[in-house]
Amino acid sequence: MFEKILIANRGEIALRIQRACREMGIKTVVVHSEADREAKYVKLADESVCIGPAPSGKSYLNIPAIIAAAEVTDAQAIHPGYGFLSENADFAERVEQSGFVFIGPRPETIRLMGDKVSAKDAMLAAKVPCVPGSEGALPDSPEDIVRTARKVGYPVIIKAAGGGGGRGMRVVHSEAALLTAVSMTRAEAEAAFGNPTVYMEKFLEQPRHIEIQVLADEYGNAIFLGERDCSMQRRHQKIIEEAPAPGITDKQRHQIGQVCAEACSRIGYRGAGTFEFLYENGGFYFIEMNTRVQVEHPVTEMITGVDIVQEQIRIAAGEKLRYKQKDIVIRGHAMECRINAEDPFSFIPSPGKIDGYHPAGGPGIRIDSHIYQGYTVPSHYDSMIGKLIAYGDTRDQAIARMRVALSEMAISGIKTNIPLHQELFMDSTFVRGGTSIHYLEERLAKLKKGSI
Ligand code: MV4
Repeated sequence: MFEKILIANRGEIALRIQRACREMGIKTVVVHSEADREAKYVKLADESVCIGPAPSGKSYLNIPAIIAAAEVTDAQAIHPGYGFLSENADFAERVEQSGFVFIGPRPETIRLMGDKVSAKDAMLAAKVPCVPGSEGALPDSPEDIVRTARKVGYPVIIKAAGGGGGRGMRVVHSEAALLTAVSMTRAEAEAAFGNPTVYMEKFLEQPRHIEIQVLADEYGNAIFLGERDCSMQRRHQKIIEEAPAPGITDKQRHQIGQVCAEACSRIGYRGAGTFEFLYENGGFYFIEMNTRVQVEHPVTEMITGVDIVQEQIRIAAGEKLRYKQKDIVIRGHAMECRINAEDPFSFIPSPGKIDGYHPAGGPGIRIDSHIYQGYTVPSHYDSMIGKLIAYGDTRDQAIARMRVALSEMAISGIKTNIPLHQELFMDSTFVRGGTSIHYLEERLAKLKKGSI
């Protein structure tokens, strides 16, 4: 096992990784920007290195500075967390070339999944069900594009190979709009990602976003840890996640989970990963694979008892997977609210000093957050300041516990989205379960109009 790991991230996930390391007896080095110098997790780490000024381009994305920090502190491995460099294949490659272990998949795997066309090709070859669409990239020939769209059937969606997470896509409802939409998406993709490659899919109108968590070791062993429903989102930012997904049967879970685990073995996947699916009318359709630990990993930890971050570290250290599929038993239900420093209804960021903090507690409540009374939320980064997770034997119990926890949670000095979560946990449609990816935005639009 490693003696020392460098954490190349900030905020709640830097603390989460640090806790995993400490439990495993591993020393930690935290790199931080000038804006995060006073963060408590920085002080709690065995060592810390300032890698640059507040803007992330000069600090958390500064590859040479991070590698230099690993060198001067004698760290053996680097955990990238989520966001920042976590899915940057060049970073993973440079970490390995510098003699450190990258806690994540091989650089080639990250690159394969980063290109959404090659990712989909690999998944089709591994028999993962995908959204019907073009075979690989769209050709240049207008006739071929028109023919493909007719075969797929309108509406279609044009997506950039270099996009993902909602960036670089356009829905097309008719042949009249097709070629212009393809040209515009290509031009935007070229400008944004330096890659004009686009592909086409059938546009699913009311899907849910359901993802499968996997773990794979470097010896070809792979397991799935069930699914999460992440449909409650606004502008591609998830705000509530839960596991298991309402209405998914054991049979469906095992069927799609087994397909994902087998795909991992087939592509030589290593580490923790997530297969993102759109779910509509009982079918799963692969869209993307995430090669990092995700924000919402705690809901899976709560229902499986597996510490995903610790398993990432064990896998990176070359250990064989400690679990077989039969060891994974899903028990109970977990829900997660992302707590953001923002106005709950305008979503305008609200950084600043937290002058009062009373966290929730009690049975089944988990808070993953680095905040404390007196902490100043910097304005330079993402507005998420923590996650409130509620576990129960049943979904109803998890919801009841979440309502109590939200009412106990008091954060003053800055605005947070807790009032929005309180509303949603009283919303009968959400409470029933199984809402689509459009539900939150539709509900917010109605709220604004005053019709609810
Ligand atoms: C889609 C889709 C409908 N049909 N693909 C958006 C993020 C990116 N990961 C893929 N996305 C979508 N792809 C087809 N063929 C709808 C979305 C989508 C979406 C997906 C997941 C979560 C939230 C979303 C919000 C809007 C659109």
